[in-house]
Amino acid sequence: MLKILGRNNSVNVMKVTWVAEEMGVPFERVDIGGAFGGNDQPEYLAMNPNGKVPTVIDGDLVLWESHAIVRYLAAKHDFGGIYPEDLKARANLDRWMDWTHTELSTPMRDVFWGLVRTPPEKRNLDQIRAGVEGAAAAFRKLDAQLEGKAYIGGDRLSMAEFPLGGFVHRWFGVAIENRPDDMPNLRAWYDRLCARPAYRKHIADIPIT
Ligand SMILES: N[C@@H](CCC(=O)N[C@@H](CS)C(=O)NCC(=O)O)C(=O)O
Repeated sequence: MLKILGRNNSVNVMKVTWVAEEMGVPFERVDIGGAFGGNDQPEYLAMNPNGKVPTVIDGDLVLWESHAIVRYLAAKHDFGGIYPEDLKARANLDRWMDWTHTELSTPMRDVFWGLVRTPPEKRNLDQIRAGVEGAAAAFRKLDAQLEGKAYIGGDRLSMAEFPLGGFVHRWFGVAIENRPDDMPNLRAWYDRLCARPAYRKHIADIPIT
């Protein structure tokens, strides 16, 4: 059975548990990282030299990097569906996956760590404000992409949704003062994700900690 190593409140682990659940792939998840530790141990570092989560074990394959894992599982279990066969459709989704890492994750990290994992007296308010502005600027681009579409690639859930699911939940779920509210397509897409049982189980119903 597929084994997923990583704590369930990690935005990077959520990408993997959600895609596996969505495709009906049975898996066992092991708490590693954060308060659970274990990711600095030699046996873990032998599998993942970065000491980060997630890592997955699928038979004789050991794989790290959440987006590589999402692509691998989607191609293995839903080729032609969540993982499109058409090269151009796939390239479109690939760019939104890469964009999540390059454009969105840094401002969202500043928002999330600042407001959720830092006590009020220690918060860097300028950094949090800049994070909110940066995340809003990025999310406006996603909002534009979603115009007239149910999902990022069109009318069906795709591999590009999985990296973004945890971030959009934090965007709407963290108490952000004056959160910009000018992205109706983003909100509708988030509500659509929340209607999916697999998304609720692995993202929306997990406390933001
Ligand atoms: N680029 C990596 C980043 C992985 C990453 O930064 N994971 C964080 C959790 S979200 C981590 O392992 N932090 C240390 C810990 O949990 O102890 C990926 O996408 O898999």
